Amino acid sequence: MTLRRKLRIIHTSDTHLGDDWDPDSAQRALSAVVDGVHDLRGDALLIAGDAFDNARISDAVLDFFVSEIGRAAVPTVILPGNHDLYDSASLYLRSPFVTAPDNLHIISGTRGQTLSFPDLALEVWGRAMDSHTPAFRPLAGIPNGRNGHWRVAMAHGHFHYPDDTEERSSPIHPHEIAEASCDYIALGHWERFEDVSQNGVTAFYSGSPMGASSARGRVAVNVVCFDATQTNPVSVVQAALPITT
Ligand SMILES: [Mn+2]
Repeated sequence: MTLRRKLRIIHTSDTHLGDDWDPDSAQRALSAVVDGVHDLRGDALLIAGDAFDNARISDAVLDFFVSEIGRAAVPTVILPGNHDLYDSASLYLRSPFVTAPDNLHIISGTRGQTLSFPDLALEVWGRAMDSHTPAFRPLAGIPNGRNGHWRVAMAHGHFHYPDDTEERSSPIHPHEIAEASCDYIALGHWERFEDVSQNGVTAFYSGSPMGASSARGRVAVNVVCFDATQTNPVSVVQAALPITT
């Protein structure tokens, strides 16, 4: 018998709400993702960093975000990234989040934090970014040991392919993925969809909703299916969603 029920998780990142260049399209993209959570029958939504573009954005943008996440209705986990750092001036400390709906969860532990969702037999670990530097390691401190629940890690940073020897901020190295004790790593920071799985540990960038979509008028998200009865218990597909507003 397994504690692990079937799960379907919707993974996105880098929505960059409040982007001065095109604020309306970022909001429409988030709304399309939230609609997609319902249409795809997602059990949870993960936003792997840079939900917001900068810390100067208005409360109206935060209010919009909080309201949309409330509309998603399923547990939603937000990981702060380099554009929406979790530092002393973080936008996540502002008033719209004080009255946020119960389904909105922000990873605030800058040395790592695990959130548990017993109803889903799911644990989500992440490390909130407080500074975007080469010293910040998004996967450092991921716990070992398992309790029979699905475990997902969220990380916002730059994956180093073996030939990428440049020093970058918030680096993620192949061996860190290979050694991670989890079923899936939801990555953010890159605009595009990319599979960077290592040694049987499934790890994907979702890309931003618009950046990952190959079609105009659509956004794309990762749909991550967990099913312990399958030979490959974790599978990932991209789903295209219409922008309707
Ligand atoms: Mn980023």
